[in-house]
Amino acid sequence: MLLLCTANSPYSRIIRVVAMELGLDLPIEIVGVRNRADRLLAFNPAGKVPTLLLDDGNVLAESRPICEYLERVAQRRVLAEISDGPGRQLEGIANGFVDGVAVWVREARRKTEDQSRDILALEEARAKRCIQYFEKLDLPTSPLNFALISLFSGLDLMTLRVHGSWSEESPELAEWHSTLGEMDVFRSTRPETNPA
Ligand SMILES: N[C@@H](CCC(=O)N[C@@H](CS)C(=O)NCC(=O)O)C(=O)O
Repeated sequence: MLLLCTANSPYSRIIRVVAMELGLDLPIEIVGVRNRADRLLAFNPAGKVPTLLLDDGNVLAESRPICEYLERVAQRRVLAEISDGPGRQLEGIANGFVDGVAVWVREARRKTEDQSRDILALEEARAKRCIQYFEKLDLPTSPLNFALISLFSGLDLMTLRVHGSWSEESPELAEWHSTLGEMDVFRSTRPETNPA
C-alpha cells in the first residue's frame, strides 16, 4: 500500500492518523495535485488526495472508503457502527465542517483581488455554527475515532490558516483541541502554517 497525499490536506492527515491509530505502518508519498505531470493524476483522474494505491493494483479514492479498507486490514474499527446514531451524527457533521474549512482555506489562499467575499463569509459562518455545536458536546480525548480525528484536523487547519481566534468563545472545545494537539499522531502530521 502507498498513500498519496499532500502535506497540508486535512483529509490526508485524517487518513495518516487513522492508520497510526489502527497500528498500521502506512508508507506515504507527498504528491502534487494539479500539474499534468503529477503522478497522482495517472492513478486518480479526480486529482484528489488522499489516494491509496493497493498492492493488487486497485486505487482507492475518498477518505471514507480508504478508512474502511484500512479498518479491514487492521481488523479494528475507527468508524462508527451503522447502529451508532450519535457516532454517525458526529462523523457527518465533523466531515461537513472539514469540507467547509477546506473551501474557506482554498478561497483565502487566492490573491486578495480574486477572493470572493461571499464565499469567505459563507464558510466563516458555517465554521462558526459548527464550533458552537461542538462546544456543547462532551468530547472525549480517547479512544480516537474517525469523527474525532476529522474534527481535530478541520479545527487545526482552520486555526493555523484562517481563523485562530475562536478559543475564547469556545473554551471546552479549545481545551479538547489543545489536549489532542499534544499527541504524537497530531504533532507529527501538523500542516504548514503558511505554505506558498
Ligand atoms: N471528499 C474527499 C475530499 C478530498 C479533497 O478535497 N482533497 C483536496 C485536498 S484538501 C484535494 O485533493 N484537492 C485537489 C485540488 O485542489 O486540486 C475525501 O474525503 O477524501
